[in-house]
Amino acid sequence: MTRAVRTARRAAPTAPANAFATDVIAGLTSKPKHLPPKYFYDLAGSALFERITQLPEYYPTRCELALLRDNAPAIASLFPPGCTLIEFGGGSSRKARILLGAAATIEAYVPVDISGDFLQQDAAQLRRDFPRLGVHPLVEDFTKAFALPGAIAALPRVGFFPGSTIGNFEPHEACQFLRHAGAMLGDGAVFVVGVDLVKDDKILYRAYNDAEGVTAKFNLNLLTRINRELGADFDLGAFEHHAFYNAKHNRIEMHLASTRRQKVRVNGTTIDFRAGETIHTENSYKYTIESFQALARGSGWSPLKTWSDGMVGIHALQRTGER
Ligand code: AVI
Repeated sequence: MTRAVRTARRAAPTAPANAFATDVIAGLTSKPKHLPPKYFYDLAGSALFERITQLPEYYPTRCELALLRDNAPAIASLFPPGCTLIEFGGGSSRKARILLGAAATIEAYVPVDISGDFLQQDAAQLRRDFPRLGVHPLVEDFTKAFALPGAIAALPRVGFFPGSTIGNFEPHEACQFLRHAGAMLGDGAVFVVGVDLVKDDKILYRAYNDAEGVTAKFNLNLLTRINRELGADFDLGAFEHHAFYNAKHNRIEMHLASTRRQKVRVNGTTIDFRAGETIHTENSYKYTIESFQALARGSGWSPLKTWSDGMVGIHALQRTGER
């Protein structure tokens, strides 16, 4: 994956230190400079993301939660009896709980997340709240192949990928991910995917340029992390948060812009910045209902039903297999 997606919302380091160093140096010595967004999510970054989800300007979390609550029985009616709900990136089961509450026939829940601590804490609470549910957390990078627990091998599978995280993949990566999830879930499986919608660009702009500056802190925290973990000497006062809607590509782009000409030492490598030069830190793709359905069709899934409030969409897909 070129611009790897966020793999954990509340993770400590998301990859071994050497992979972090390799990715950072590779990204900062490329033209244009870029960094993989999955590295946003150290402890401080995860806490900042949590604050983002509560900001008045950041509508996706609020809208998706409301849409799930309003339509949970209809969504759950598509699930086969006795199924396992497999959540990709289920660091917190907040959204899955809505489906678990609406579908008494779900027999097991498998949250897959790279952050083990949060998974285990959350699993213990889920077992108390849903005593008949089998809870089998898996500490894995859900973008790669992983083995499912033997206990659920015979059960039909339903996938769940909320939060518009699919928008942080490049479209070809989203397609690869949908194929990989399809191979894991099996023919006939249902997949529920939350996707942010193309909309008025002023609403999009505000969602990534909040008045309190939390998104700016979230973006700049990447440099703090590089300073701490790789002994770099980024001057945080010499970089600015830039986020804007790129209408040609239907995506919000986030960058860190150097306010002056400068040199930064990162892990023994000197990186030169021109004044105004940016590090591209994230893409957040927005889809129309139709463009996401087309992507799903091209990735081995057929759209079953979509719910939308005009801000975000929840797509129920069914695996048709490769044609
Ligand atoms: C996690 N992901 C769906 C968020 C998004 O909106 O693309 C990450 C984020 N970046 C800035 N604000 C939120």
